[in-house]
Amino acid sequence: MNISILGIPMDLGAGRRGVDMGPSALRNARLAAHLRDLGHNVTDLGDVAVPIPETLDKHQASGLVFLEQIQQASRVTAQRVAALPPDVFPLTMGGDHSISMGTVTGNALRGHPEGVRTGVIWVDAHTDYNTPDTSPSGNIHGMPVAHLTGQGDPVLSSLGGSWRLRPEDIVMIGIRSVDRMERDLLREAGIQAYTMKDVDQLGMTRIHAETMERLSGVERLHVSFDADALDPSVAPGVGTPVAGGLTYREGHLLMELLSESGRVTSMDIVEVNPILDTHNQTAEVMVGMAASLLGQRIL
Ligand code: NNH
Ligand code: MN
Ligand code: MN
Ligand code: MN
Repeated sequence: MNISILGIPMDLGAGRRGVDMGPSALRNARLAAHLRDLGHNVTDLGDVAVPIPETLDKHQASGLVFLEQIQQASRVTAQRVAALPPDVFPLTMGGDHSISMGTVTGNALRGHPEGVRTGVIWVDAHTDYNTPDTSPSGNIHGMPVAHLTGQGDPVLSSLGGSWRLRPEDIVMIGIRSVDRMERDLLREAGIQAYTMKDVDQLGMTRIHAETMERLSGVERLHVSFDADALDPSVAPGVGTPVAGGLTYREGHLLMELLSESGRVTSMDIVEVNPILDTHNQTAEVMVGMAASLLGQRIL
């Protein structure tokens, strides 16, 4: 497979600094070399330019933290991804989870300016379904799914023109932290979310099977993997750790089953924060997750 790696060193959407160094940490963990070892043809496209928060005025007219810069970076990200040939597998690296507004949109628009039906598997401790009105923090990394489905800020919710991500084409896995009003919005939208209780009770094999069934009608399938979906003992280098997350094997099993399905067409790795990490453990774990998604059976 032809894999294109693109970094989006953005931490404007998160509450603390450091995830802008995620792409460097993942490169340092030899992401490209690991994928080449699996037989892929890998090209590193470098990084999208994102401004540094210290150079900006945090408080903008919108009341949302760094809204204008995130709008701009999301537009550029969507354009860069949309311009990739349809036979390439884009592996996009954050940065905070706000990058996925641009990456998911760009993937849906690749080769089709009006956008194609795209499924999203959102692997995360959080549901990222706040709107600017419900967000307790004002941090845009807690809002990408709402914007992808057409809610919230009018610029961020129309990055793909009239294309929208359909709520029935979203499956969330690993959930254990949802804000009060965010929960009401999720229920209203009918988004399928597997909490950690579901992971414990049903197991990853069944969750994967149900996910594939639910997303059987989509043309493209994007995996957005927030490192904080994993348990903090496995992935300590994240800005908003929540106890009781996916084990190392649950994460790998999900990626292995998705790999076997042969249906995934793009992936994000987000929220890796090297400042909060120990010896780049979290980046190394996430490189392993990408390798499982893009690898073959061991035997
Ligand atoms: N729900 C919180 C918020 O909206 C936290 C979001 N943080 C994340 N999301 N890391 O994945 O601010
Ligand atoms: Mn290694
Ligand atoms: Mn997230
Ligand atoms: Mn998260």
